[in-house]
Amino acid sequence: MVRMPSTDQYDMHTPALTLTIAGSEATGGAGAQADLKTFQELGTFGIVALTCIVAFDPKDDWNHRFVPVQADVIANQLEAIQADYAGSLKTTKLGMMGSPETISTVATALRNQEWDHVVLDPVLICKGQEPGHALDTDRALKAELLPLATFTTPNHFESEQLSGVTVRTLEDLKEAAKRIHEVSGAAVLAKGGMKLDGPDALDVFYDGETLEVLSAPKIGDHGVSGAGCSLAAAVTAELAKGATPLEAARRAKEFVTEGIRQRVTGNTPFDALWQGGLRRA
Ligand code: PXL
Repeated sequence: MVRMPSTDQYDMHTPALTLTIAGSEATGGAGAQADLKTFQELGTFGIVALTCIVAFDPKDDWNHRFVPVQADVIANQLEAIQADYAGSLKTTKLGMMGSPETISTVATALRNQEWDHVVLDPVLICKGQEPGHALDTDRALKAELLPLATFTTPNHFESEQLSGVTVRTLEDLKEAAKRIHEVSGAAVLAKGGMKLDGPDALDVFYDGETLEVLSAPKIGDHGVSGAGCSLAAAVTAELAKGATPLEAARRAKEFVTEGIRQRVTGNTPFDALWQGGLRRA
């Protein structure tokens, strides 16, 4: 007969809670799927409120087919999550929103409680969305979500949009990070990725006091799907576990670098990051 141990023999350690408010990307490379896998890999309890569903179209050069989740359904998900974990959920990550209406719904729910960390991955334009629509989304994101962020992770394009700086060099990226910090008050991890020349993938961290360039050799010559989502999710997980913003940025860079090294190949023109990269590093 198998005897069950009494409950006091279990390790009752409770993991830190991390919520992602993000879109589904069906192939599992990016979006909420990447966030959840990252949370699990880094030892936090992952929670998702879905904002939209993206399905790439193999008949149309893998362009994005985008369907928003209805505003009341987004509000209901957040109501359930915030009621369930009232008092213990203090860390969230914001990924793809996709529309101004979604941004307002999410901003309203975020204001219902106090947060220790709001990590904004300012996903701006998604291929397959109308540019007019995307411009509205950009404006709403800057007006409603950026002020709530404690940490933000713009890529090259998003850094230019949020700062107004044209980014061609590392010095430009530093200037953009500083300006984004000035307007938001958030810690900024501005990603040069594959967009800056040279052998290394450079990111700039700036929090108003410390400016640090994070560097890792570029791997291959293409961006990898899910790298941005996984980086922001890794920052989120590390912050929830108690890391400082700079420590969180450094660990997230390591996580993503190893994930890119061990990427997963399919038939899309971009590979997907593997969140288990550090297991075999
Ligand atoms: O990588 C940005 C991104 C975020 N969220 C969703 C996406 C994508 C890109 O494909 O589909 C849902």
